[in-house]
Amino acid sequence: DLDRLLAAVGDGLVVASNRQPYRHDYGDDGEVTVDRPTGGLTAGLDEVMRRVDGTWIAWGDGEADAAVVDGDDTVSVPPDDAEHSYALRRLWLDEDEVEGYYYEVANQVLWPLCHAALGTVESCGDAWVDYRRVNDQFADAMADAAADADGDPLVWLHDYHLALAPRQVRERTGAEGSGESRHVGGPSADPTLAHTWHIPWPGWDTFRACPNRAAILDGLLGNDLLVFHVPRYCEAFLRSADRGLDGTAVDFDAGTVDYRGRTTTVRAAPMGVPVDRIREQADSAEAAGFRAAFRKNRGIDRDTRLGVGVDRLDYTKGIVQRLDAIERLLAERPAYRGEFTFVQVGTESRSAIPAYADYQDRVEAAVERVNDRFATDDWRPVVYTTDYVSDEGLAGLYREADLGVVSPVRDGMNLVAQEFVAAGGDDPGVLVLSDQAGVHDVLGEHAVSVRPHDTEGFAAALDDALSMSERERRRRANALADGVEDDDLDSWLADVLGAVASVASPDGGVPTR
Ligand code: ADQ
Repeated sequence: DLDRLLAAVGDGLVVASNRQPYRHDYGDDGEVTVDRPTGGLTAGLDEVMRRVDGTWIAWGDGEADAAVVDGDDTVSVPPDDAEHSYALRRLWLDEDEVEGYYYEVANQVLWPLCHAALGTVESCGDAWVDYRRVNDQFADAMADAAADADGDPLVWLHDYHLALAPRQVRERTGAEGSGESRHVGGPSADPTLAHTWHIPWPGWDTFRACPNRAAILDGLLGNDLLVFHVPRYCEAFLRSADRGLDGTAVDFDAGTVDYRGRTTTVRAAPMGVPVDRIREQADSAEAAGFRAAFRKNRGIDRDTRLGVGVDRLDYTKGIVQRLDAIERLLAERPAYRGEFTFVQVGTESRSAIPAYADYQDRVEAAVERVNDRFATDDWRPVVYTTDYVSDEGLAGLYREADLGVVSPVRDGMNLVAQEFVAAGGDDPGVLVLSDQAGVHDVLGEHAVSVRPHDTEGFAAALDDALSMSERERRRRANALADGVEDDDLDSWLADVLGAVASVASPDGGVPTR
């Protein structure tokens, strides 16, 4: 199914995201080093792009002197696989643009707003100019790539960094406002625009605090298709479109918004993970080696039971609440002392933003507090590391763990929960999962659910998970494994491209435009 859909899209696929799939660092001596993608969205989309000859547009965030890369906007990637190459077009942003677009509007307004963290939203007047300007640059590149495409162009935008760009593309392709395209640049000038929003869409009562809410909605309604992870976010978006912008006609049952002569269809497609690849990684000799070495190097006894958490160090991920619950568990159930160790892998993220630097400090302080309170000469309750861990190492840790603990206070989907399930082997662990993550809407029934701020309940859930009968544990793990397998990364891609096809040609089938 995916192959058929990809064949229909063919060379007309243009992907636009803030993050690039390959990062090029240009040394003074002319040497170029290329970093490979790690996990998550970019790796998944990279696999799709290898199967079509399209264009990927992203911020060129490598180490580069403008003089060195001047004129060199587009490179062919992947570097080691010419047979499956596609074009990566980099946008070179200056420091002020990065500050305003990325650090301020994207990550200090839209990110906290969409995660309902209003107290963390910063006011940033001038930064909107940078956000608009960078979106403009993306729109220029998208319109160019669409005009150059051989087939029917499909532009697939990603995330909250690019909220204004869909409208800006319409302005460039002459299809603005009239409801019909004027095709200034030839028959393929008015592309199909699909946009996946990877984070939550908040309730109207939260979204209405957005300083530029009308512009954000107007921008997103330039899309033909807008995709969220779960129906909750679709409903919330439709409500925002209804209340936050004049001139919209919202059909809540059909999931559509008519506005400025165009219909935007709003759909849910929960993102999945590459289950087969993760399983292979967990089965690998490298993973087995990593597990053994990790226990040895971190002083974790062979018989000690393990819990694991893997997160970017982001205040939405609920790491502090998780550590509070572990402390409560050890305080109230002394039998776990010496018998259970929690491993937290934290990846530094957006550290230039004060709220993130503070959060890193709070996580470290919580780790120290729990360890100071309970550690003995030969046992530490929490092992915390910010070291780089390879995909195989991560899969090995997941497989080694008795518990996977995913406890965000708010999360669009969360891929770690699914990776943990996919990596489970013959003796799978228990997934402890926050009901505030999008993935809970899909897998929550078979996980042990927690509400991250309910420390008492969270501690009790950890106890339940650790003392669960083998039969119950296997029953849940099998149901979870079936769920992540059925809705894996390929199935998500097919869902999105299928939705694109039905929007581009409403009678179903492949796009005919
Ligand atoms: P994120 O907030 O980044 O993604 P998540 O879905 O958990 O959150 O994905 C993180 C990815 O990074 C996972 O694939 C994980 O394995 C990887 N990762 C994290 N720490 C790592 C480490 N130390 N070493 C190696 N890999 C590591 C946003 C949204 C989510 C949504 C995704 C996809 O916030 O809600 O699920 O996009 O849509």
